[in-house]
Formats: sequence, C-alpha cells, structure tokens
Amino acid sequence: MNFIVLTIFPKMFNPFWEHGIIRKAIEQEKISVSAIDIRDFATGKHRSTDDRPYGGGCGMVMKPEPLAAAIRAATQEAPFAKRILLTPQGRRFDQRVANELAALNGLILICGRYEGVDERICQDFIDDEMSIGDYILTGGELAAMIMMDALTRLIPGVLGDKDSAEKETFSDSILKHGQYTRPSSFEGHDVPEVLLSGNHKDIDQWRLETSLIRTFLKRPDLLENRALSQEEIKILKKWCIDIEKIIHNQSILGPGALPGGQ
Ligand code: 4GX
Repeated sequence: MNFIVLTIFPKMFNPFWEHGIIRKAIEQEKISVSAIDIRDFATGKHRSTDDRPYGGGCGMVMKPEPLAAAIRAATQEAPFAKRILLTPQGRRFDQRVANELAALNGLILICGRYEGVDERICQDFIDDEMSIGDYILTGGELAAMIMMDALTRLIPGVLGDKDSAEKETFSDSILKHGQYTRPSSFEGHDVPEVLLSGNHKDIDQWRLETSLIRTFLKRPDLLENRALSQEEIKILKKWCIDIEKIIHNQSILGPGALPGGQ
C-alpha cells in the first residue's frame, strides 16, 4: 500500500512513521509513505495556503490553487491511488471500511486545516470524503494517521500469526476477552483459574463466554448486527436460563426474602 499525505505540517508524521509496527511495515516494504507539503505548491510572497471566506464569517479557508497543484503532484506519483479528504462531513471510517480500503494499492490522504477547503476542490479533486468520528479536530493529520494505522495492520504479513487472529475479532463485531500475564497474583487479584489449567477446550470456552458477556454489557449494538454461531447461541441461552432462575426464586421467596431486596 502506498500512502501519500498532503498537509501543511508534514513533520507531524515523522514520529508516527518512526515507531512500532508502522516502522516495521515501511522497512519490510509492506507500505510506502510520503508527506507532501502543500505550502511547497503555494505561490506569492507569503506562500499562503489559506484565505478569508467569501461572504464573510470567522476563520480561514484553504486556497484551491496550492491544494490542486499538490493533489496533481501526488496523483502523478500514484496514478491509481484513491484521493480521500479527511472531514467531519465524510463517510464514517470503521473496521468494515478499513477492510475495504486495505485492499487498495494506494491512498492520497488530504489533510485540511482551518474551517476547511475550498468547495471546488471537493468537487473535482477528491474521490471520497472520510470522517474518523463525530468530533471536531484542529486538522485532518491525526485522522489520516488513524486511518493509516488501522489499514497497515490489515495488510498481509504486517502482523505476526499471533496478532492476526486478533484482527478477526473486531471484524467479527465482538470485543476481546480479558488478557492476563505474570504474576498470577497481583495486589490481591488472581488470574482466573481456568487460564492456568492448561485445558485449551475450557480456555477457549471461557474466552468466548467472556467476550460475549463483555460485548453484551459494553457494546450491545455490536451484537445486534451479527450472525451468531451455534456455540454463541448456546451461551446466550444458558444466561437466559440463569437469569430466569434468579427471577423465579425472587418471585417465590418474595422481594424481601433475599438480602438487598426491597
Ligand atoms: N474526521 N477535521 C478537517 C478541516 C476541514 C473541514 C472541512 C476539510 C473540510 C475530522 C474528523 C475533523 C476538522 C479535519 C476539520 N477540512 N477529520 N478539518 N472528525 O474533525 O476526519
């Protein structure tokens, strides 16, 4: 995957590209990255990239000429890359979109600042608009990094075998089970016994069950749009029976019969 970012702050990307899995992916040539400074394409004494909005109002707008020239230069470098503008108005970037975009061979990510970019750029120089979430950033740079980060880990060979199983979990729309490492007892809290048992069937069952419980409690929206496996249905049914037992006992004994009842 070839990533080209267009920005007035190209140095913001250096620390991102210099660390961890992203750095390794670059070294192993799974991805190539470059930042184009939009200001390099600005003309005039002050090389300004922004100007006041027609019609008045607060803030500044990114001028169309430097942006258009920068996008043309990037397109020449990567003719088949999809050109994406980062903006709160865009289609929401999520794991599904990430899987879709990870199959492409190039992305040109256009990072706006100020109040936005001249509307005529959006019309003629952009293939898609993307938002990373419903909040307002000071610029598209962090959004571009988030997209590159999520996409890079999906590229075959970037993660080891151990990690790549993990990537299935979110595209499967279920949260990860809890993880523990040594020591087995930490400040009075012990690691669940089943994880020390060495019984992999029990461990897998425990992990699936805790994943489901977590998802049900923290992100029920994820479960609603999901095709459940037979195993998962079995687990959910078991909870239903357990919960019904609690309700049944309460109604027989009366609400005052149990400690904490009202
Ligand atoms: N997900 N921002 C872009 C300036 C801007 C506005 C309109 C183009 C059109 C954001 C987000 C985000 C703030 C980046 C405004 N550029 N980007 N910037 N949320 O909030 O992606």
